[in-house]
Amino acid sequence: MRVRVFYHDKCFDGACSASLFTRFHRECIAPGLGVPVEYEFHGLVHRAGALFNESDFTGDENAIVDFKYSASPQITWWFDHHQSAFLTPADHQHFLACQRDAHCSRRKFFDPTYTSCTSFLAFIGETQFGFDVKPLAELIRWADIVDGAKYESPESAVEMAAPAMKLTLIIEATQDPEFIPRLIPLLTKMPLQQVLEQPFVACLLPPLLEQHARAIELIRERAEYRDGTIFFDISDHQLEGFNKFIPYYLYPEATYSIGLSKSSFRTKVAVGSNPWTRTDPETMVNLAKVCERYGGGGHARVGAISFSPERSDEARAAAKVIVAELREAGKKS
Ligand SMILES: [Mn+2]
Repeated sequence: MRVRVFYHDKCFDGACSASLFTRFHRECIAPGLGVPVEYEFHGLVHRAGALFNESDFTGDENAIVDFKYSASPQITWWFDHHQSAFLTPADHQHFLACQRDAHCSRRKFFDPTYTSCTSFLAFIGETQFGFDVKPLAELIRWADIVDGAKYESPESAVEMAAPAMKLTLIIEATQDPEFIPRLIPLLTKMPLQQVLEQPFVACLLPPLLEQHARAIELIRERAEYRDGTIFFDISDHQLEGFNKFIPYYLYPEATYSIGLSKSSFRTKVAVGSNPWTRTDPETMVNLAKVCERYGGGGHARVGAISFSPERSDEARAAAKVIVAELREAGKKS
């Protein structure tokens, strides 16, 4: 029989969840089925419009991990921890109805209090199915650190010494649809350092580390720090994504950072705050509200505003106003 595992693509927790689910299914479920089981992997991405192609749900069993709920009758397993797990109220109702069913409630699981889907899956597997998660402690711990951005310090977030950090860099950057499906089975089979040493993985790292080092140098060159706020404009460079902790690595005393950057499809104003700041949280500015004024959004501690590429002047003007506002707040505190 074929089990298809659908997971959050280009995401460390997504890949770890797929791997952990597969090992769980192989050890705790498959032996009871009495037939040989094969596993296949399929990545899912957030996009406008329909998230799922029903025609992809071709397994005898189809599992979704670390991704939104689907009410499709083809989906036989689901695990998620995202606050926004249900696309529609109808999907939520469908899940709640399933929870009242003795069989279904042993197949679909949701808990938004978990930091990673990997640690949630491990908990359910261990407590409800007797799954032995002891050999997977390293994987579970790192899924929580990476998905929850719970790094000890700006150094550990930016210097990326740990194998899990290097794997995250590769997973988030890959454009090869074969890569993550090839990686998934290894994540619960060997230590992360050994996964990283596999030739098909190791060869991808050097160019990404170089790009990361260039981003650090560019931001170092451009960053202006004053009154608790860092501002940098790198919108004259095409930099598709950079590590968002770099500003606080350069200026650990900063409370906020505003970055103006450009990719092929947008000019972005990233408005963030230092996760390691000693500033009193009570006095901090709500960044979601700041971003909402310009049509952006996010959380209280980190937000962003996107402008279409031809509106980069407006992006620059908005960034200027926000920087002035946060520096003013910084002078008072
Ligand atoms: Mn996750």
